[in-house]
Amino acid sequence: MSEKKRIKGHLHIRYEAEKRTASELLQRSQDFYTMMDRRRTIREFEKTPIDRSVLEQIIRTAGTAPSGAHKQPWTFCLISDPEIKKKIREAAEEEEKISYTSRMTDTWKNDLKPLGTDWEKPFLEEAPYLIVVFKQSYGMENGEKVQHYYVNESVGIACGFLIAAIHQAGLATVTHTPSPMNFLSQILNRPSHEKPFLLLPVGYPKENTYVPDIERKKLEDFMISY
Ligand code: IYR
Repeated sequence: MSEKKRIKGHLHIRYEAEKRTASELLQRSQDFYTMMDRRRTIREFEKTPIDRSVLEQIIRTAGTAPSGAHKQPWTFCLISDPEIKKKIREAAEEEEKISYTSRMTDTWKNDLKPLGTDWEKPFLEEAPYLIVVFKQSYGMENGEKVQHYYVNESVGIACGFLIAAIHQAGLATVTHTPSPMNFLSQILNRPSHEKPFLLLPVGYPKENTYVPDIERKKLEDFMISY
């Protein structure tokens, strides 16, 4: 049992920090960077099944994200049912077809050309799992509204953790952003205080898949020291 203490009337537990030397800090931060830098957005997946417990563990990791006033304003829908995946694909493609033909600007479509995306989303059926992340504008506890804070920031951070956990496990994903996404609330029967945030297929990357030959910005181009 960790040591407990009341601070300003509220119970706190002692934080057991891992002690690291200066050289361990450098080594660990380099190793983590190398691991994360290998992540790529993948749009083709193997149909190979994956244990649900792996996905549960990944989502558990996403749930360790910090959130405004620790309200944890997120819901993660984990979908493997082929019927539901089919419905999601059909609805997403319907919206995407309109987006690619009339909603997106020419500049936007030009910016996407190197990525080779289009309205067709076969990955929504091929990947063994879909994760649909919902943000909760407010919470509901015993029929009472609960105020949530910094919802976009909180859910965005949790999605970052989720993507890192997917990659670290050895799986792959794409942050698919069909727009508008209301169809996800209907198909998944979510209440009105939950809004769709992100849709991620998860699976093994297809063998012999190719990713765009693009580069990341160099540190000096996105970090300023003061
Ligand atoms: N939502 C569309 C288009 C799209 C938009 C951006 I910004 C991307 O980085 C990639 C795709 C789609 O998912 O295809």
